[in-house]
Amino acid sequence: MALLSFERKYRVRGGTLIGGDLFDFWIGPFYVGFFGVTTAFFALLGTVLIFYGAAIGGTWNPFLISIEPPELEVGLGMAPLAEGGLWQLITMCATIAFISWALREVEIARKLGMGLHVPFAFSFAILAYITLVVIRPVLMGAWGHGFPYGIFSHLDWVNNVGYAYGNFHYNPAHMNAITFFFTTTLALALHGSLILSAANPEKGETMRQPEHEDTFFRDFIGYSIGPLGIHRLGLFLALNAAFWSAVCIVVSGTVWFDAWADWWYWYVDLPFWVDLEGGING
Ligand code: UQ2
Repeated sequence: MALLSFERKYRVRGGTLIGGDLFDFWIGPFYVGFFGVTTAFFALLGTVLIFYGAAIGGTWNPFLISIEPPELEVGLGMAPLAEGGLWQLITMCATIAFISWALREVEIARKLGMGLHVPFAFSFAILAYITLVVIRPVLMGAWGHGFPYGIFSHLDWVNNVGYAYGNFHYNPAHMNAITFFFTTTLALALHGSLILSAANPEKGETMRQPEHEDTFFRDFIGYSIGPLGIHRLGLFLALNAAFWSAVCIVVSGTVWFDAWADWWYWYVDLPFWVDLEGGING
């Protein structure tokens, strides 16, 4: 279908969550909607504030520009602009812009009579961000626990917070997150390569069908998850990667305060062998 007739068919009114027909139109290829307006407004405002913070920050080296959160002493209060207040405003702008973007996805999906899988998936990314800069700082009692907005500075933050708990790789939720990230890349590599092997033949060769894809994996490992199943698996893996990332950081400093390696003493301390002669306690 040519793009213009395609658009006539699918550019339908309604499905909005708020504002009725008010912003129910397109600008060029883009649907606007109430949440398109709020996304654009808060993304722009946040970006302007970042540039303002960079301008008073003493460097234009893109790697070194950093918008720092308030000092820990500020607690959960508001800070002066140049002392973390910008970070607080930028965090609010980012949060509202991200949530608006998700709600715009909801409106578009509703217009088209589609499932809400895309905004549902995006909400996991939003959750991970909000966990870092809102939920965990609030639980720990200071905005200063949020991460700074800078290329090198946020890497330093991750490094320092990791070592504050000994070796973060012993964090069991972090182990889950990493395993899901790696398995996501495995699934996408399998899926992408399988699809291209069937659907992108050499010049003059004929395209193969989904049955060939199934058969490849049945011949190979005795099992095919199927062309729909692989996408369910991919979504499951990716959502779990984001979810366990949020869990592994939110529990650090709220329910667990020591080195993560020491968490594993629950195993050593099991009643079966805790008092055994020659054991760690005996
Ligand atoms: C598959 C299938 C696809 C695929 C892939 C598989 C026809 C086009 C990649 C194979 C996937 C399997 C067996 C699951 C692997 C499990 C993990 C945890 C990575 O069967 O159906 O659709 O793309």
